[in-house]
Amino acid sequence: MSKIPYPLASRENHPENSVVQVGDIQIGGKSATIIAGPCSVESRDSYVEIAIELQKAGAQILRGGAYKPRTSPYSFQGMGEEGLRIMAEASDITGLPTISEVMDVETLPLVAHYVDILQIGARNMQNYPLLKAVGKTKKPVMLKRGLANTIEEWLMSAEYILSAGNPSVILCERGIRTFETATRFTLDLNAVPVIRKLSHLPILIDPSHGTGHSGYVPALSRAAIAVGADGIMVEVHSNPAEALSDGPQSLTVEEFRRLAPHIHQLSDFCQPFFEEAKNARTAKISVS
Ligand SMILES: [Mn+2]
Repeated sequence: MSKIPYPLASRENHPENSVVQVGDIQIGGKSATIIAGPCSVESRDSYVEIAIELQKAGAQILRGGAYKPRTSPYSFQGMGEEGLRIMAEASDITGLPTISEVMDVETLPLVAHYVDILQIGARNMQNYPLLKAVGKTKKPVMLKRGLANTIEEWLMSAEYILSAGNPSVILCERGIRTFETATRFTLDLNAVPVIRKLSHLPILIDPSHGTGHSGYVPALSRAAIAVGADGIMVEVHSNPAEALSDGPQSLTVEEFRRLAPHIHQLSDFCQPFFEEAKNARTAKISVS
Protein backbone atom coordinates (compact mmCIF):
# COMPACT_ATOMS: atom_id res chain seq x y z
CA MET A 1 0.00 0.00 0.00
CA SER A 2 1.27 3.45 -0.82
CA LYS A 3 2.00 6.22 1.64
CA ILE A 4 -0.29 8.62 -0.19
CA PRO A 5 -2.20 10.65 2.43
CA TYR A 6 -5.38 10.48 0.35
CA PRO A 7 -5.61 6.78 -0.61
CA LEU A 8 -9.25 6.89 -1.73
CA ALA A 9 -8.85 10.02 -3.86
CA SER A 10 -5.54 8.93 -5.44
CA ARG A 11 -5.19 7.64 -8.95
CA GLU A 12 -2.53 5.21 -7.89
CA ASN A 13 -5.13 3.13 -6.08
CA HIS A 14 -7.82 3.74 -8.69
CA PRO A 15 -6.33 4.09 -12.20
CA GLU A 16 -9.60 4.60 -14.08
CA ASN A 17 -11.33 7.97 -14.11
CA SER A 18 -14.37 8.20 -11.86
CA VAL A 19 -17.63 9.21 -13.48
CA VAL A 20 -20.30 10.84 -11.35
CA GLN A 21 -23.79 10.14 -12.65
CA VAL A 22 -26.48 12.76 -12.02
CA GLY A 23 -29.72 11.79 -13.75
CA ASP A 24 -28.78 11.39 -17.44
CA ILE A 25 -25.61 13.46 -17.06
CA GLN A 26 -22.19 11.90 -16.63
CA ILE A 27 -19.66 14.24 -15.02
CA GLY A 28 -16.21 12.96 -15.91
CA GLY A 29 -17.55 11.01 -18.90
CA LYS A 30 -16.65 11.50 -22.54
CA SER A 31 -18.09 14.99 -23.02
CA ALA A 32 -17.83 18.21 -21.04
CA THR A 33 -20.61 19.19 -18.68
CA ILE A 34 -21.94 22.75 -18.53
CA ILE A 35 -23.38 23.98 -15.25
CA ALA A 36 -24.98 27.43 -15.50
CA GLY A 37 -27.24 29.77 -13.60
CA PRO A 38 -27.28 32.93 -11.55
CA CYS A 39 -25.03 33.34 -8.52
CA SER A 40 -28.11 33.63 -6.29
CA VAL A 41 -31.76 32.69 -6.70
CA GLU A 42 -33.42 36.11 -6.50
CA SER A 43 -37.09 35.42 -7.27
CA ARG A 44 -39.29 32.61 -8.55
CA ASP A 45 -40.10 34.19 -11.92
CA SER A 46 -36.57 35.34 -12.75
CA TYR A 47 -35.09 31.94 -11.86
CA VAL A 48 -37.62 29.84 -13.77
CA GLU A 49 -37.32 32.14 -16.77
CA ILE A 50 -33.52 31.94 -16.94
CA ALA A 51 -33.55 28.18 -16.27
CA ILE A 52 -35.71 27.65 -19.38
CA GLU A 53 -33.40 29.87 -21.47
CA LEU A 54 -30.28 28.09 -20.21
CA GLN A 55 -31.74 24.66 -20.91
CA LYS A 56 -32.54 25.70 -24.50
CA ALA A 57 -29.02 27.13 -24.89
CA GLY A 58 -27.23 23.92 -23.87
CA ALA A 59 -26.80 24.01 -20.09
CA GLN A 60 -27.01 20.55 -18.52
CA ILE A 61 -27.18 21.38 -14.82
CA LEU A 62 -28.69 24.46 -13.13
CA ARG A 63 -26.79 26.35 -10.47
CA GLY A 64 -28.15 28.83 -7.96
CA GLY A 65 -27.33 29.99 -4.46
CA ALA A 66 -29.94 29.91 -1.71
CA TYR A 67 -27.56 30.15 1.25
CA LYS A 68 -24.82 32.60 0.36
CA PRO A 69 -21.45 32.99 2.11
CA ARG A 70 -20.94 36.73 1.62
CA THR A 71 -17.88 38.72 2.61
CA SER A 72 -20.11 41.35 4.24
CA PRO A 73 -22.91 40.52 6.68
CA TYR A 74 -24.84 43.43 5.12
CA SER A 75 -24.84 41.86 1.63
CA PHE A 76 -27.76 39.74 0.34
CA GLN A 77 -27.60 36.43 2.20
CA GLY A 78 -29.82 34.39 -0.12
CA MET A 79 -33.46 33.30 -0.11
CA GLY A 80 -32.90 30.21 2.03
CA GLU A 81 -35.45 27.37 1.76
CA GLU A 82 -37.67 29.40 -0.56
CA GLY A 83 -34.74 29.62 -3.00
CA LEU A 84 -34.26 25.85 -2.86
CA ARG A 85 -37.97 25.32 -3.54
CA ILE A 86 -37.73 27.58 -6.59
CA MET A 87 -34.75 25.55 -7.88
CA ALA A 88 -36.72 22.32 -7.47
CA GLU A 89 -39.58 23.82 -9.46
CA ALA A 90 -37.18 24.98 -12.22
CA SER A 91 -35.76 21.46 -12.30
CA ASP A 92 -39.24 19.98 -12.76
CA ILE A 93 -40.00 22.41 -15.59
CA THR A 94 -36.71 22.02 -17.49
CA GLY A 95 -35.81 18.42 -16.59
CA LEU A 96 -32.32 19.60 -15.55
CA PRO A 97 -30.69 18.58 -12.27
CA THR A 98 -29.60 21.28 -9.83
CA ILE A 99 -26.62 22.23 -7.68
CA SER A 100 -26.57 24.59 -4.70
CA GLU A 101 -24.18 25.39 -1.90
CA VAL A 102 -24.61 23.91 1.55
CA MET A 103 -23.06 26.23 4.13
CA ASP A 104 -23.42 24.29 7.36
CA VAL A 105 -24.36 20.96 8.90
CA GLU A 106 -27.57 22.47 10.26
CA THR A 107 -29.12 23.24 6.85
CA LEU A 108 -27.65 20.18 5.06
CA PRO A 109 -30.84 18.04 5.28
CA LEU A 110 -32.85 20.86 3.74
CA VAL A 111 -30.42 21.46 0.86
CA ALA A 112 -30.08 17.71 0.25
CA HIS A 113 -33.88 17.41 0.11
CA TYR A 114 -34.26 19.94 -2.71
CA VAL A 115 -31.15 19.73 -4.94
CA ASP A 116 -29.31 17.00 -6.85
CA ILE A 117 -25.69 18.03 -6.17
CA LEU A 118 -24.37 19.52 -2.93
CA GLN A 119 -21.76 22.22 -3.36
CA ILE A 120 -19.10 22.85 -0.74
CA GLY A 121 -17.89 26.41 -1.27
CA ALA A 122 -14.29 27.56 -1.28
CA ARG A 123 -14.58 29.07 2.20
CA ASN A 124 -15.80 25.77 3.61
CA MET A 125 -13.24 23.50 1.95
CA GLN A 126 -11.70 22.72 5.33
CA ASN A 127 -14.91 22.67 7.37
CA TYR A 128 -14.31 19.08 8.45
CA PRO A 129 -17.63 18.48 10.26
CA LEU A 130 -19.43 19.60 7.09
CA LEU A 131 -17.24 17.39 4.87
CA LYS A 132 -18.00 14.38 7.08
CA ALA A 133 -21.71 15.20 7.03
CA VAL A 134 -21.98 15.44 3.22
CA GLY A 135 -19.91 12.25 3.08
CA LYS A 136 -22.72 10.47 4.88
CA THR A 137 -25.34 11.54 2.32
CA LYS A 138 -26.02 9.76 -0.97
CA LYS A 139 -25.86 12.98 -3.02
CA PRO A 140 -22.97 13.86 -5.32
CA VAL A 141 -20.77 16.57 -3.81
CA MET A 142 -18.92 19.29 -5.68
CA LEU A 143 -15.92 20.35 -3.62
CA LYS A 144 -14.56 23.76 -4.54
CA ARG A 145 -10.90 24.49 -3.92
CA GLY A 146 -10.25 26.94 -1.09
CA LEU A 147 -8.91 30.25 -2.29
CA ALA A 148 -5.67 29.79 -0.32
CA ASN A 149 -5.34 26.01 -0.31
CA THR A 150 -2.84 23.71 -1.97
CA ILE A 151 -3.89 20.90 -4.26
CA GLU A 152 -2.82 18.40 -1.61
CA GLU A 153 -5.02 20.07 1.03
CA TRP A 154 -7.88 20.00 -1.47
CA LEU A 155 -7.44 16.27 -2.08
CA MET A 156 -7.27 15.69 1.68
CA SER A 157 -10.65 17.40 1.96
CA ALA A 158 -12.01 15.15 -0.81
CA GLU A 159 -10.68 12.23 1.21
CA TYR A 160 -12.89 13.26 4.14
CA ILE A 161 -15.99 12.92 1.96
CA LEU A 162 -14.86 9.66 0.33
CA SER A 163 -13.84 8.08 3.63
CA ALA A 164 -17.25 8.89 5.13
CA GLY A 165 -18.75 6.60 2.46
CA ASN A 166 -19.71 8.91 -0.42
CA PRO A 167 -17.85 8.02 -3.66
CA SER A 168 -19.45 10.78 -5.76
CA VAL A 169 -17.03 13.67 -5.40
CA ILE A 170 -16.44 16.28 -8.11
CA LEU A 171 -13.61 18.80 -7.75
CA CYS A 172 -13.97 22.42 -8.88
CA GLU A 173 -11.09 24.87 -9.34
CA ARG A 174 -12.37 28.43 -8.85
CA GLY A 175 -9.23 30.53 -8.62
CA ILE A 176 -6.69 31.11 -5.87
CA ARG A 177 -5.44 34.27 -4.22
CA THR A 178 -2.17 35.65 -5.58
CA PHE A 179 -0.53 39.09 -5.75
CA GLU A 180 -2.45 39.81 -8.96
CA THR A 181 -5.31 42.30 -8.66
CA ALA A 182 -6.34 42.73 -12.32
CA THR A 183 -8.61 39.73 -11.86
CA ARG A 184 -10.61 38.75 -8.75
CA PHE A 185 -8.61 35.53 -8.30
CA THR A 186 -5.98 33.73 -10.37
CA LEU A 187 -7.57 30.77 -12.10
CA ASP A 188 -5.15 27.88 -11.58
CA LEU A 189 -5.49 25.91 -14.79
CA ASN A 190 -2.38 23.97 -13.73
CA ALA A 191 -4.66 22.22 -11.28
CA VAL A 192 -6.38 20.28 -14.07
CA PRO A 193 -3.42 18.20 -15.33
CA VAL A 194 -2.07 17.96 -11.78
CA ILE A 195 -5.37 16.56 -10.49
CA ARG A 196 -5.57 14.26 -13.53
CA LYS A 197 -2.20 12.82 -12.55
CA LEU A 198 -2.86 12.56 -8.82
CA SER A 199 -6.53 11.64 -8.71
CA HIS A 200 -9.31 9.79 -10.52
CA LEU A 201 -11.97 12.34 -9.50
CA PRO A 202 -13.68 14.54 -12.12
CA ILE A 203 -12.60 18.18 -12.16
CA LEU A 204 -14.56 21.22 -13.31
CA ILE A 205 -13.47 24.84 -13.75
CA ASP A 206 -15.37 27.89 -12.52
CA PRO A 207 -14.09 30.77 -14.69
CA SER A 208 -16.68 33.20 -13.25
CA HIS A 209 -15.22 33.33 -9.75
CA GLY A 210 -11.77 32.57 -11.17
CA THR A 211 -11.64 35.85 -13.11
CA GLY A 212 -14.38 38.01 -11.58
CA HIS A 213 -15.05 39.65 -14.97
CA SER A 214 -17.64 38.39 -17.45
CA GLY A 215 -15.48 39.58 -20.36
CA TYR A 216 -12.79 37.04 -19.48
CA VAL A 217 -15.17 34.13 -18.87
CA PRO A 218 -15.55 32.84 -22.47
CA ALA A 219 -11.77 32.63 -23.04
CA LEU A 220 -11.14 30.83 -19.75
CA SER A 221 -14.11 28.52 -20.36
CA ARG A 222 -12.55 27.42 -23.63
CA ALA A 223 -9.15 27.11 -21.95
CA ALA A 224 -10.70 24.88 -19.29
CA ILE A 225 -11.87 22.38 -21.89
CA ALA A 226 -8.58 22.55 -23.83
CA VAL A 227 -6.59 21.81 -20.65
CA GLY A 228 -8.74 18.74 -20.00
CA ALA A 229 -11.37 19.76 -17.46
CA ASP A 230 -14.57 17.71 -17.33
CA GLY A 231 -16.68 20.82 -17.69
CA ILE A 232 -17.36 24.34 -16.52
CA MET A 233 -19.61 26.07 -14.06
CA VAL A 234 -20.54 29.60 -15.12
CA GLU A 235 -22.69 32.35 -13.66
CA VAL A 236 -25.38 33.74 -15.96
CA HIS A 237 -27.90 36.47 -15.14
CA SER A 238 -30.76 37.95 -17.17
CA ASN A 239 -29.59 41.44 -16.15
CA PRO A 240 -26.07 41.33 -14.64
CA ALA A 241 -26.11 45.06 -13.79
CA GLU A 242 -29.00 44.45 -11.38
CA ALA A 243 -27.80 41.12 -9.91
CA LEU A 244 -27.89 40.89 -6.12
CA SER A 245 -24.52 39.09 -6.13
CA ASP A 246 -21.59 38.66 -8.54
CA GLY A 247 -23.11 40.71 -11.37
CA PRO A 248 -19.73 41.84 -12.83
CA GLN A 249 -18.69 38.22 -13.47
CA SER A 250 -22.07 37.02 -14.77
CA LEU A 251 -22.62 36.36 -18.47
CA THR A 252 -25.81 37.57 -20.09
CA VAL A 253 -28.08 34.85 -21.48
CA GLU A 254 -27.05 35.94 -24.97
CA GLU A 255 -23.36 35.58 -24.11
CA PHE A 256 -24.03 32.11 -22.71
CA ARG A 257 -25.95 31.19 -25.85
CA ARG A 258 -22.86 32.03 -27.90
CA LEU A 259 -20.45 30.22 -25.57
CA ALA A 260 -22.22 26.91 -24.91
CA PRO A 261 -21.95 25.38 -28.42
CA HIS A 262 -18.24 26.25 -28.50
CA ILE A 263 -17.74 24.30 -25.28
CA HIS A 264 -19.49 21.24 -26.66
CA GLN A 265 -17.56 21.45 -29.96
CA LEU A 266 -14.23 21.94 -28.19
CA SER A 267 -14.99 19.03 -25.91
CA ASP A 268 -15.54 16.71 -28.89
CA PHE A 269 -12.40 18.03 -30.58
CA CYS A 270 -10.18 17.66 -27.48
CA GLN A 271 -11.47 14.28 -26.34
CA PRO A 272 -8.93 12.14 -28.30
CA PHE A 273 -5.99 14.01 -26.76
CA PHE A 274 -7.04 13.14 -23.24
CA GLU A 275 -7.99 9.58 -24.12
CA GLU A 276 -4.38 9.04 -25.21
CA ALA A 277 -2.98 10.65 -22.07
CA LYS A 278 -5.21 8.53 -19.89
CA ASN A 279 -4.08 5.27 -21.51
CA ALA A 280 -0.43 6.23 -21.12
CA ARG A 281 -0.98 7.06 -17.48
CA THR A 282 -2.86 3.90 -16.68
CA ALA A 283 -0.17 1.76 -18.32
CA LYS A 284 2.55 3.54 -16.36
CA ILE A 285 0.79 2.93 -13.07
CA SER A 286 0.28 -0.76 -13.75
CA VAL A 287 4.01 -1.44 -14.28
CA SER A 288 5.28 0.48 -11.25
MN1 LIG B 1 -21.13 33.72 -7.08
